[in-house]
Amino acid sequence: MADDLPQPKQYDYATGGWGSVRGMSKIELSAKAAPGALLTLKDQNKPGGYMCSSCAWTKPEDPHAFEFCENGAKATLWDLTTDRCTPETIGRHTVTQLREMGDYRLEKLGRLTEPMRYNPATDRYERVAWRTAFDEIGAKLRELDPKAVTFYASGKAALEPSYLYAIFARAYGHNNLPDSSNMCHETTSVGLKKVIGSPVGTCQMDDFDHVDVIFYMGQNPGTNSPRILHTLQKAVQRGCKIIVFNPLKEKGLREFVNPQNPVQMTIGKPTKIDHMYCQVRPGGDIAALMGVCKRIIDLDGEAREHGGPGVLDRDFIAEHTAGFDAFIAKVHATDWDEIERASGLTRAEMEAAGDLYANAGNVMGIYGMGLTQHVHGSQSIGMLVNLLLLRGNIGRKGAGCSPIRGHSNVQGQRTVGITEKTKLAPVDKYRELFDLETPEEDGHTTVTFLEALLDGSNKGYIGLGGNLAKAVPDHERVHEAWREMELTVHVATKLNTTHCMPGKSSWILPCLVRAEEDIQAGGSQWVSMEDSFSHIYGSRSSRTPASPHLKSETAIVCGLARATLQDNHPKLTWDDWQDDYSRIRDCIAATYPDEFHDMNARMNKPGGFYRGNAARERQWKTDSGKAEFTDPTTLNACGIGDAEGRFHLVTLRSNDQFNTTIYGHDDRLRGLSGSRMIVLMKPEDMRAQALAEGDLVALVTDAGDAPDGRAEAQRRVAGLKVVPYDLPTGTVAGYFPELNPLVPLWYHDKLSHTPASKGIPVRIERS
Ligand SMILES: Nc1nc2c(c(=O)[nH]1)N[C@H]1C(S)=C(S)[C@@H](COP(=O)(O)OP(=O)(O)OC[C@H]3O[C@@H](n4cnc5c(=O)[nH]c(N)nc54)[C@H](O)[C@@H]3O)O[C@H]1N2
Ligand SMILES: Nc1nc2c(c(=O)[nH]1)N[C@H]1C(S)=C(S)[C@@H](COP(=O)(O)OP(=O)(O)OC[C@H]3O[C@@H](n4cnc5c(=O)[nH]c(N)nc54)[C@H](O)[C@@H]3O)O[C@H]1N2
Ligand SMILES: [Mo]
Repeated sequence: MADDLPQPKQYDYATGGWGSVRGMSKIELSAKAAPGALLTLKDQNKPGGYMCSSCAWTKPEDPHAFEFCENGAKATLWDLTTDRCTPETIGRHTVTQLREMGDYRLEKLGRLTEPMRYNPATDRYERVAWRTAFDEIGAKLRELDPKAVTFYASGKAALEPSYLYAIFARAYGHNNLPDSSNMCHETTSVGLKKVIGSPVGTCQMDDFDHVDVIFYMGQNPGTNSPRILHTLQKAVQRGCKIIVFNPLKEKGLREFVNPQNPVQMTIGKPTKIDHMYCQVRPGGDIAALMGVCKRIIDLDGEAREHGGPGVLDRDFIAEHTAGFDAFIAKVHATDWDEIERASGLTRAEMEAAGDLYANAGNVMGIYGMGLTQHVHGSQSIGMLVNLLLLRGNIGRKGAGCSPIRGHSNVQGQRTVGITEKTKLAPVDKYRELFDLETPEEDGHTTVTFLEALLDGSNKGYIGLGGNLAKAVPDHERVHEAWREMELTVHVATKLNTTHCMPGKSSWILPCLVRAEEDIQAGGSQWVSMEDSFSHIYGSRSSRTPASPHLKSETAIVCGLARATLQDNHPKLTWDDWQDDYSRIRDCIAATYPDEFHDMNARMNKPGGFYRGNAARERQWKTDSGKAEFTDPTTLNACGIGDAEGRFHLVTLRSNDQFNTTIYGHDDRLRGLSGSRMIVLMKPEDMRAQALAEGDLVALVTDAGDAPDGRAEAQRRVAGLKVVPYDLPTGTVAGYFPELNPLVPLWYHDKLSHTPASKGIPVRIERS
């Protein structure tokens, strides 16, 4: 009987509103934010100020009085804590003890203040002078085969240090430049590029003033990019209809109270965001979009039978696309039963979405990790583009495809050369400007780096930010291998678990955060970054750094490069670059003149400068020279199908975390609190498994042997509390990174190697 079922958890208030103000105050207290930290926030994301280190949403030309959100504020207050993690603090514990503490407690130790070197004899990190650290790391790097070393970047470092880091790697001798993007939107960089020729989104802010319908797929703005909600609210108030595809009823996509609007804050009547909410199953987006397309094509057929022009934009299709006939044949050949089964939606829902599309002037597709982190994620992106192409919804005002990027400069790092793919590196310009010959073979993605780690061939690692060992799949195997490396170096702001898995020689190099002043020989420095809309902005702060011993990421990259390369490359002028970053920007402009000309002059204009996008202009840089319809080879993006007793696991971010940085143990917007060791289940599924709320279970990966036939050890996470939640049948959900041990390293997007952190096949056992 339905009323026997446990009540699913939910949050009873809208996103934003007073809840977000309380969320910020709580973090201010728990992070022990420094005096004036709140005041510092007024400069966040403003021309002349510093850019938020949280998400990559655009910084508008005409910012609000407070152009930040609950989570941007949390990120900054977390950075500006008064706690300090000095060599003395760290020295009180062995590294083995620190490793057991977990990231929440490690980050709570506070900001790193001085460089440290690992002493294997005492199993402790100890203070070291910068000069010594650089010289010793340089000497170690020279001993190692460059091809056996990987330089990771985690998407936060600005364009200046990123550009230099990529040059450093190539001058040293490898293209092993994976980035957090390899676990995130690499599916976009490869999959979107394949079909429209652009690896980034085509939309701009003013498109939101003209869009009629948005397909909003697999992205959770309330938690991960709350400033988008202002834009969505405005669009909805203008009459735009948002159709959400998501297995979870995410609060931010249901209703929103603008915390910056005094009237709405007082009256408290929220804006409803979604027009339709399609609770698709994990990976069901390919089928769902197939259903929507099927409806549109049927409507087109009907309209043409009645002598009308039809629903499809045939001129656009003829002039600008390839593969239309094969795609249409596929749509006709796919029946509704299969579509309903694979999507978890009803035919009526998909037809209603198709009707909205067919009747809309301008349509936009917006997406996030719910599409990219699947074994067939590239095909989901291909399907979204198929839908948009049917009515020419790319390359005109109010329409387009908009991936929402994660880290604040992750898109920019790729733009200025941090890429493992040689064809994307500006090798001719490196030769012309710096007499630099670069290695010819492609370097490691995150997945191939980990494979090399596991087979013992990768011996050295430099991390420009990040907590890579925690962010990746298959923790148990990876963590064992990690400590076998000869060299590990971490450029970081706070201590984390990856730092506590030192290689044989290991250093931590502490750096400034975005909200601190960066003073070099040439004075106070600007840096710059690129947002999801391909706009580039300057960023500078006047706040005193957490410790006088900190260096900027740019200075650290220059220091490492100088010590490693010595005088071998006279045109790589590390000292000059470090003294005055405008010289680095001149090099960026010379390397990418079409996009970055006059960078120094243009980056501080309100709204930054736009580096352009060919697909937006309907120039398709694809193999065929056209935008490509693709016909999917599967209807569900999960790599492994259904079976008796098998669930599909979605790993999620809470409202109280930034990736592996855990601010607290609540997830307000989902109505959850107190613990992150939970598994969300549909009440009916709980009953079928004879489970009650609060029962402790283990999740066990149910993926069979590795594709190469190798039998594998069991992947299991125990001690998870069952929580009833509104989910599609056969779906379970829980938190990243706690559940990362369940993801097999080989379970990744076929085209781009992005780990499939959504739709992981698991079984449930009592623990
Ligand atoms: N506060 C905060 N902000 C962040 C981050 C953070 O951790 N905390 N991380 C930053 C980073 S690096 C990134 S990449 C972004 C990530 O931001 P998002 O792209 O929003 O990523 P996720 O939180 O992983 O969740 C994606 C959404 O996809 C849904 N989903 C899961 N599986 C499927 C599926 O098969 N189909 C569909 N349609 N939906 C699905 C989930 O329910 C969830 O709502 O956020 C950035 N901003
Ligand atoms: N299961 C599962 N796994 C996932 C995901 C998922 O959804 N599910 N998401 C994936 C995604 S989208 C991403 S982007 C990755 C994230 O992977 P990473 O980018 O590697 O991880 P973060 O947690 O963002 O890194 C946090 C650390 O960065 C350092 N740091 C913070 N700020 C700065 C700074 O300004 N400079 C420097 N140098 N260091 C800094 C601090 O030491 C902090 O501990 O995880 C991926 N892993
Ligand atoms: Mo990300």
